[in-house]
Amino acid sequence: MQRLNKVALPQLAQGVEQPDYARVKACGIVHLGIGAFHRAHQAGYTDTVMQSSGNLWGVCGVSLRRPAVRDLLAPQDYLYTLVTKSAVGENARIIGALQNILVAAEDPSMVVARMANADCKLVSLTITEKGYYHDPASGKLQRENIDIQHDLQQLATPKTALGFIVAALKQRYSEKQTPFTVLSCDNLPHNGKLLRGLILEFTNLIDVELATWIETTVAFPSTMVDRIVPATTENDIVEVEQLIAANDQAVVTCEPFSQWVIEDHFCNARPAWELAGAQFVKEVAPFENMKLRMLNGCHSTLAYLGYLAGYEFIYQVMEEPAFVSLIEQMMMREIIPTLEVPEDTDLLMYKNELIERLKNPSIKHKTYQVAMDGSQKLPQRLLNTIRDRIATGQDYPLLALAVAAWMRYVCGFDEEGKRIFVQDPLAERFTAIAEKDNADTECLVRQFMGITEVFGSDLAVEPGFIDNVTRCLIQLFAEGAETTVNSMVSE
Ligand code: CS2
Repeated sequence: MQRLNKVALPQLAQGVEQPDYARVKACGIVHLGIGAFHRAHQAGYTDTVMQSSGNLWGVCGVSLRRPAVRDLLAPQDYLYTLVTKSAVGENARIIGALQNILVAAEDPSMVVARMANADCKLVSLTITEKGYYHDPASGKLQRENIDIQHDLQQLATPKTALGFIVAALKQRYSEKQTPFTVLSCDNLPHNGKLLRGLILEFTNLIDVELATWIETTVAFPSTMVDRIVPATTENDIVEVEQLIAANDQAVVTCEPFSQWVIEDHFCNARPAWELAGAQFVKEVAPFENMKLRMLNGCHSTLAYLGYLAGYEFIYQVMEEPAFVSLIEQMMMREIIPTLEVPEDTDLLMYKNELIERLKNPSIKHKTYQVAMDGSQKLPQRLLNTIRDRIATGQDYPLLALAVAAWMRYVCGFDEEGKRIFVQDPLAERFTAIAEKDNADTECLVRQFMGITEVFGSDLAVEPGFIDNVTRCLIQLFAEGAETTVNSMVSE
């Protein structure tokens, strides 16, 4: 079968949407972290804008470490299929927004040069939570981290996204050029503000004058991004051949739903993403909190409890009525009351739609995938909600269960005693705690809560919180996840 590339475009199956603009090399955007999420989300919006307004906004993708995505896409002229899947069917569309991919680890100075070039108006990021090198509870830079230390000392050849941004801005400053906008698209609260704080902290350690320029001229809008995008499987590659009549090794599958809310604050030109449905607003925080606490909070809850109960995929967990009730009750009683309603949004409709999205059986999203990097996710998904509940004197039994499920999971063995390979930057600390304190659950909970990067210094001394989580964890160990969930949801 012919590989998908520009030569194959005219021969694709009928009805497959494809770029009708000339794909000349013009990259207004450099995107750091060219994983499946970016390709299913922002690149799709950019492609729609390019279809309607010409080719001003191509994306130059950057893989920070590994060449795998570049190696799949280069033989395809950076073309790939975006397949949206729902219970009623599938839609395939070829995305042409991506023009090139650079692998930073192979040639860091080339990436800095690309970002420093005046053609680049915008640098966007999907590098996942841990790519920010911050302490998730306080938002402060991990100054002692070995990669950060490297970048502070050798800024011309950086390793981290922070280092690349500062190195490129430094060059633009010295050449008296307009800076690019820095657009974080990761699931972090106040992601733009957080990134700005980290960039300023980093820059102040090496060049105070540059830091002042960044502070006064560079825009870091916050965004809320949403689309469920599971990792691509071999089966997706087989299926897409039937759909498009070409072989696409870099296909991305996702749900039809997509949302992008962006703070309208840029310091250089930007694509008219509103043409593709993005919402530009003054204040992103209410949208962010809704999404992080409802969608991502429920997602992590389903991932830990579902994995422990033996389910491979999120939609399978959602086939169990008790788990559906669990997240529904958690949202209605414990999460929604903490939220400010975002403009033009009905939270009950959002909740109902979310439940349907999570049930989508054609989205094969692994509980294991969502369970990854929990130490970086818990604060914004569960703990900040709990803080708000505590502050207003309200209970949070289901959120406490979710936190206990995370602890149970990161102990590193499942309900049959089989080892779980826990993927998390703090995995070694979890193992040390689990091996030392496994005889006494209360002690185990205190040790986990002593991880201040996750729990801050407030929650670990909150007696009600410790009691609630300990009770749930004891029950999870004694009865397992399925029985515990059944006992905690009401009819
Ligand atoms: C998921 C998210 O993997 C995870 O942690 O919760 O990637 C989720 O699918 C997206 O945020 C949906 O927008």
